[in-house]
Amino acid sequence: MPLVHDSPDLAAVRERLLAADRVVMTTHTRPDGDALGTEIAVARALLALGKTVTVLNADPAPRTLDWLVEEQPEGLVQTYESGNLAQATAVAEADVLLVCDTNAGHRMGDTEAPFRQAGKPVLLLDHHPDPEGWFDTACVRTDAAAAAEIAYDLIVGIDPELVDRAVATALYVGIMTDTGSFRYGATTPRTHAIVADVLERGDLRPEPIHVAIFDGRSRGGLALLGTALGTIQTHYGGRLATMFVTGDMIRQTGALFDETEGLINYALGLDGVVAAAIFLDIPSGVKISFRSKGDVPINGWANQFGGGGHANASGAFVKNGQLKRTMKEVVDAAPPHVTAHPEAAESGEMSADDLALLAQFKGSLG
Ligand SMILES: [Mn+2]
Repeated sequence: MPLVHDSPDLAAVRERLLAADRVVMTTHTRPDGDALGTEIAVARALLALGKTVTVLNADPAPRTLDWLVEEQPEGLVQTYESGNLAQATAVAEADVLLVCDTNAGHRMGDTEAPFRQAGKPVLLLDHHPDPEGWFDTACVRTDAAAAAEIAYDLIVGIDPELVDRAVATALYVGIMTDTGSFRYGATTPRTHAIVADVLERGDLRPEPIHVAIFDGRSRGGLALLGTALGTIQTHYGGRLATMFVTGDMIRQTGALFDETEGLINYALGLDGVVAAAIFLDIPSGVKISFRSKGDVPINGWANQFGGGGHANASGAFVKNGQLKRTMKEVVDAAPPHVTAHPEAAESGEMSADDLALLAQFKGSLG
């Protein structure tokens, strides 16, 4: 199989999974298409090999991905409940535990404790930078557009025949959603080559999958979009756009909570905007999502607020944060991130325009 991109760390994860009879998997809170797609693809491949597999997530699938979970064998994907005896038994009897699409305990939510306290080897399959050090065997590829790309290499490296319709659907969902339908910067020729192989092996039609995921907005969700568009403001010569959503906006429009997902792309879609941030005001604090276009890394910006993520897509949560103040702090901290890359300034690669812009920002912040 010429497409497989193998590596010693991936081979090590594969060997440990193949040696196991019982595997329990998890991912980050509020699992997205890549989280669920990666889990389900690996789970279905392991099931086909005769293993016992349980997926235990801190949160249920978003409404747009309910169909994917419903297509799985009964009980394969479960929402973790502390005190659920069957789930505790599954973890206690597991030979290995596998964490997908996240690399930090606190992002696992309620599954962190059972996974870390089980005394079992914990494997990691992920594409985020800076994994925590407690995983026993880790395969981390920050150049993968989606964790599902790594799952593809894991599975095809066992046997390409394992990519049946179920596995292919899960892989397609993971890769398609994490690349923003194959448009984000991390998308590579290899991403498309993998997807071509997955579509062919699974005999899949992409269109119904896109309809299921993207064309299911409720009337309330559409009303929320309208209201949220009205909050868009630009800063720093139009390079940064911000928008926000409050609990009142969600209640008044009748939108579902997960319909806040993807709103930020409208702010990023403004001509001239290179980075965008959306602020979600929830009772426990302010959740921030950062997105950027091209060579404008914003994970350092998210780090400043206790978060992190990818160069073009990151997030942070300001606990007990107040919406207005948090927005001001984030906007004030933006200049080094929304101008040219700071290293470019050191190496003299910044254009005269960039330098003038930076000077202007510094003035406006003083
Ligand atoms: Mn991912």
